[in-house]
Amino acid sequence: MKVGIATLFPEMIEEALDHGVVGRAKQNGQLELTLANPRDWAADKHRTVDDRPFGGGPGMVMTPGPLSAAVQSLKTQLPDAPVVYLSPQGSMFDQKMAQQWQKLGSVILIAGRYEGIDERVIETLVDEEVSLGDFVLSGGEFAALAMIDSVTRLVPGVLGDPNSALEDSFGDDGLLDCPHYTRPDSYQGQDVPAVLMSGDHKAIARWRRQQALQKTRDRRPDLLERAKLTSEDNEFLTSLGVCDSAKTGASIKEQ
Ligand code: 9D3
Repeated sequence: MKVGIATLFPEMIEEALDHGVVGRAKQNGQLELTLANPRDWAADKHRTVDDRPFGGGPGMVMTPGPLSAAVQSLKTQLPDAPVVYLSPQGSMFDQKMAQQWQKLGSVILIAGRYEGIDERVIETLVDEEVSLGDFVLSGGEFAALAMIDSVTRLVPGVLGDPNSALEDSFGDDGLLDCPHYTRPDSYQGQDVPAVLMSGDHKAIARWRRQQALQKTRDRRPDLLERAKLTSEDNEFLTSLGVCDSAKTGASIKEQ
């Protein structure tokens, strides 16, 4: 997977991706990063990359010249990559988008700072505008990191083969995960559910499935509409009462 990133803070990206699964993928050449800092294309002696917004108002805007030059240099190196501007105005990133980018093999991300980037860069260079979610970040770098992490995990061979098989059976069914336990079997008076110690693999699989179904119904009923459910799943869901969110009002604010 080849990822180009236009950012005023390239060190934030480089340093964060040197750990764990993604760090290994980078070392193995399964993830290739190319960073472009608009400041390197700034022409004046102060290497200015921002300016005040036309029409007034608070904050600054990334100026089009240096940013465009940085993106153009990435496009020369990754000619087939779509250019994605990371912004709160974008459509929401999800697992499906991660899969699409992985299949394309390359992507160019623009991480903005300040109030955002000049609209003319979006009009001329950007193919897609994508958000990480409905909350305010200080810039696009942390969104870029989250997206790079999720796309890199999907590159064949990055996760061990047994892991990617697991990923297929759990990740793609569209349900929240079941609870996990490890040793000790009793911790501060809390015991591991007996079924997990039973050795009855069919009973264990059924329990995990039902836990996942119940949790998804309680916390994310929206996911159930698109989940891949068997008739046994539907019978179990029907056997459940009203979901927790309906009982409690769901949000922390209201508790
Ligand atoms: C507080 C400033 N806001 C005034 C209405 C606008 C605003 C400008 C710039 C809000 C956030 C940002 C910087 N955000 C990103 O670059 C960003 C982002 C985000 O803030 N939330 C979710 N996804 C993303 S992707 C890039």
